Amino acid sequence: MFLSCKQETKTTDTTTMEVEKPNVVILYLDDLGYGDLSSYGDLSSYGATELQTPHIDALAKEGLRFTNGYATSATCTPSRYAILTGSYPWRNKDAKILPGTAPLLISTEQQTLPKMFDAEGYHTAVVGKWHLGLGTGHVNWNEHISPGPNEVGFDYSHIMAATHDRVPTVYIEDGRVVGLDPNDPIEVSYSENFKGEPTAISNPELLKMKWHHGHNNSVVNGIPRIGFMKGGEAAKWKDDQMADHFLKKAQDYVKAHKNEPFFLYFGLQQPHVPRTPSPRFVGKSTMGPCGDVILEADWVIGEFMNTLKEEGLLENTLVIFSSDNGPVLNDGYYDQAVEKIGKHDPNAGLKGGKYSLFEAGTRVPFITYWKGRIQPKVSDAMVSQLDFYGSLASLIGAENNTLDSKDLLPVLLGDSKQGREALIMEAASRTALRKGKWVMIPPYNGLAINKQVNIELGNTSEYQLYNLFKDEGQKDNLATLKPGKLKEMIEYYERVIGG
Ligand code: NG6
Ligand code: CA
Repeated sequence: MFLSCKQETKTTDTTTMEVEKPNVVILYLDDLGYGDLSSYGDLSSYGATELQTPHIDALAKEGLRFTNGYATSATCTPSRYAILTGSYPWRNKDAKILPGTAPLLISTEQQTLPKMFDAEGYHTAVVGKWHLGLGTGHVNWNEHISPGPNEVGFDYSHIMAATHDRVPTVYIEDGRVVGLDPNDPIEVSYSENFKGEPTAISNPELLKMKWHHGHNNSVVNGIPRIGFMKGGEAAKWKDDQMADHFLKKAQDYVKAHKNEPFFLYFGLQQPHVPRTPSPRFVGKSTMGPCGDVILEADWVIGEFMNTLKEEGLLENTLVIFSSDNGPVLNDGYYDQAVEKIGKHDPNAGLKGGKYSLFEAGTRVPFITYWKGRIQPKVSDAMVSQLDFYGSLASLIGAENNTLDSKDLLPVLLGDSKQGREALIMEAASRTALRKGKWVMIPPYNGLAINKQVNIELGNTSEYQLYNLFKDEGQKDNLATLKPGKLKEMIEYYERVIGG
């Protein structure tokens, strides 16, 4: 069997059997596209020609690299909700991009992935991006903020509340704002500014980064944000130190808990906007900040993996690497992402991107790595982050009592290629079906293209049907040519969505 654990279980015949309790780490990037890694670029004729990501590539090359791995959604909050609950996010109408003041999206009564680990004797932690709401709707940021990650199963949390383009721009550890001066209390609002406080509109001279769309409320560190914030000066994060900050927290966590089984969910902030690499990474790519932060994230992963190695944990830790949704270049700031893209194709030829029902919205880099257990391979099996819950339950001998999560453990470990038969994808509450090689997108009203971000969203007045095996770029709509297949797909889709 695998490297053992420290726990023992009695079997029915009263002999003692060792139960495997490997550590589990989820490394989760924000807006990283299918083509953003050099290890994915070489799978197609596109992608990552402008970026070298050796540390993540090492996971991919020594682990299992999925070519049909999906986030459930084309935006962050719903994808994260699905991982932690094992439920399709479209079942919860509130699972959409949340403001920094949104209440906790996951009910404290709900079964969650960290609760499952907890019940099996694991220590559990979240470090990095949360974006699943906090409190019950009226958070006092100067007191203990609850409920939050600690109330849905995490023993330890060190997070940013929402995104780094949203206020409050402070770290929160176990429900308390880190470094808060009680004489300078924090106030946050998403509806109106606080009297006399500067905004990007009233005080453009404060800006070190310019906004393109949205992002014109409070200004923190010269960066205009979404939402208004007052006070909390001493607690405000330094954007260009965020990568180092979260890395250190994740490393410290591993070192502190190496002698017990642990589950760490590490949400990195790159390459989401605002792209603010540490000075060490400025100019390291040819792509401006957008490329620099991917190189920075790659370095973070390398450092984190070194810690696992130094602590002697590599053979006893399953590492899962993925991204919460597909790529976007201009997501609201002038940061030269479009101008400096060069030959790089973050989509690797897939259509759409972040916010889109087309493939690039949800098909993301997806890697599993476990030294000595997972053999280096490429897998074409269809897998979804929705299935982490069921698969990890199976790994540690826990029950999978979720609505939608499947046990794909053999697939995630490379012992089987039998992935999902079908998957519902979601983008801004619109849904589509992938089943086998086929994708069916129902008709939707709404813009065909989000012009601000320049992404095709997947909305048309007609049904769309694509054969991904022949047409990965979703260029030929076969809905009229294949009425039988279309009907079958619609019926299947309606059964899942309706049920
Ligand atoms: C959008 C923001 C975008 C980004 C996104 C959330 C505007 C105009 N755009 O509303 O910049 O913050 O929300 O991204 O405000 S996600 O990856 O967390 O889902
Ligand atoms: Ca995201």
